[in-house]
Amino acid sequence: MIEQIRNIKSTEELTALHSSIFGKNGSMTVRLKDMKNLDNDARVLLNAEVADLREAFKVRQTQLEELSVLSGLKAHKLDATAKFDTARNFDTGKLHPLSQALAEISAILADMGYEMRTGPEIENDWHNFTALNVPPHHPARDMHDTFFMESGNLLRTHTSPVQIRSMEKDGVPIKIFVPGATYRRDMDATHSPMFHQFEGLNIDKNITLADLIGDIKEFVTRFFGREFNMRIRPSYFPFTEPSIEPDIEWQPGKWLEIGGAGMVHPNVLRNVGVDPNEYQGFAFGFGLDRMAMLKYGLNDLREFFKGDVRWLKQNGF
Ligand code: FA5
Repeated sequence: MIEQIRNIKSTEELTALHSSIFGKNGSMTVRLKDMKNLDNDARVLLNAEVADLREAFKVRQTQLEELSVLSGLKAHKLDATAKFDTARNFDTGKLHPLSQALAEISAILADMGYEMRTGPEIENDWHNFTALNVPPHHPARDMHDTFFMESGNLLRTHTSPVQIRSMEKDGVPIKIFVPGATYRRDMDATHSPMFHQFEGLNIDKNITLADLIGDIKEFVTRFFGREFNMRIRPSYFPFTEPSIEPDIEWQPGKWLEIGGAGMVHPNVLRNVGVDPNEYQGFAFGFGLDRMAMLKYGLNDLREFFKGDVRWLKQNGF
């Protein structure tokens, strides 16, 4: 009997055997009921047998409990050599193309000496327009189809307000870039109501238009990994004078505007308490999404924002 107990493999079986011996009509229970009819020696022997059985049950019970804890641990052991994709069907994450483009742009501009700054997406009129030399009722406000809020605030239409915020906070000289989301009432294959820009601002005592063009050229060459023919067209922005729009010859005979730029207007510098006779510099504002489309060969900007995992699998990194 003791041998049988020692060989039992599960607590369920052990419990079953225990009740077949010590249960209501168990073999030992029956014998114990008859104890009064036994002589003294037989009683002593029976008691010893009971004690041995109880001990054997107790020992096996403890052993089985320990075994079950151990096998649980084994089952949940971490196999550091297992490959995730084969062990289970895990999907690996990918970087959204815009995140990838932003990371590349940030690395290049940081390397060119620009420090990164950010600003709020909900802006006030002063930072988004007035301080940038776009007074109320100025026709240039129509160039930005603005989302206004009931409070009078607005969703920033460009990253240029961060020029103002940064100079108000840190003064000049300053050399920064500002990536971020921007908003306009626009919607087609190359315009999205939410898009991204990155701004550059470089103000010091001896900054010229040639520095601006040089930096744009260097940036474009490094971002796209090759040189392009570049065309500098005169343009108009209220916050720069002169203003330019750089185009790159994307394919032979095909020119593409990549953003706006210019020498910061003296009124903008005055609005942040800087003397334009002492300090001057340039600013530029490029469309991040457009540049990512070009670089990665995508043709509809709206795909960036649909959150379609199949598209991301195809175009992510
Ligand atoms: C501006 O927003 C100026 N703040 C740029 C600037 C900064 C000029 C500093 C001078 C000095 P513009 O409206 O042209 O300029 O927009 C700049 C770029 O943002 C465009 O060339 C385009 O690439 C991108 N862009 C504009 N609207 C959208 C849109 N709805 N969807 C996607 N990209 C857009």
